[in-house]
Amino acid sequence: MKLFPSLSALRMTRRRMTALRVAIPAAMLAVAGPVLAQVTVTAPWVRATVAQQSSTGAFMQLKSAKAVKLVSVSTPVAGIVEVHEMAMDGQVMRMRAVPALELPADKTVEFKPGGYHVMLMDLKGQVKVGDTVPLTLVFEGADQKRETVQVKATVKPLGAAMPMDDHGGHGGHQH
Ligand SMILES: [Cu+2]
Repeated sequence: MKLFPSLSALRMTRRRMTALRVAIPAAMLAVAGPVLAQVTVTAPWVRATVAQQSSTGAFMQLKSAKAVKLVSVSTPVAGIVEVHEMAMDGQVMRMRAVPALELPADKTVEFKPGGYHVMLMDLKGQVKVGDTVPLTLVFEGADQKRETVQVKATVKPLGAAMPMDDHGGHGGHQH
C-alpha cells in the first residue's frame, strides 16, 4: 500500500514549507524536531544498507499534543514507504503494514528495531552511514486537518539486530 499524500495535501505542504522558511531561522530548521508543530518527532534515524539491499527501516519517537493518525510517510530515497508493525504469526514474527497509525494524545510512540518502523522499500541506492535521509510525515487529526512534519534522519550502522530478514510478511512487495 502506497501512502502518498493527496494532491491537495501536497499543495498544503508546499504552502506550509514556504511559511516555515519565512518564520524560522535556518539554524532552527536543522533541529530534528519541528518547532511549531503539534507533533514532535525525536531522534529520527535510518539503518544503513549494504550494496544491492532493497529495503531498510527508519526509526524515531513520535509524540502529539492531541490524538492524530500518521497517514503518510515519504522520502526521496525510497520508491515505497510503509509504516509497519511486528506481530506474531504463530511462532513467527512478521511485519505488517499499518495504513494509519494512531498516536494517542501526549503519549510517546516509539519506532524501534523489533517494533514499529517505517519501512523504506525499493531503495534508489545504498544508504550509507553519514548520509542524511529526509522524511516527510503527514498526520491527520480527528477534524481531518493534516499536518506535515519534515525531518532529516541520520544514518546509523547496521549494528542492532532487527528481524528485517524475514520477508515472509511482505506479500506483494518486490525485493
Ligand atoms: Cu517492515
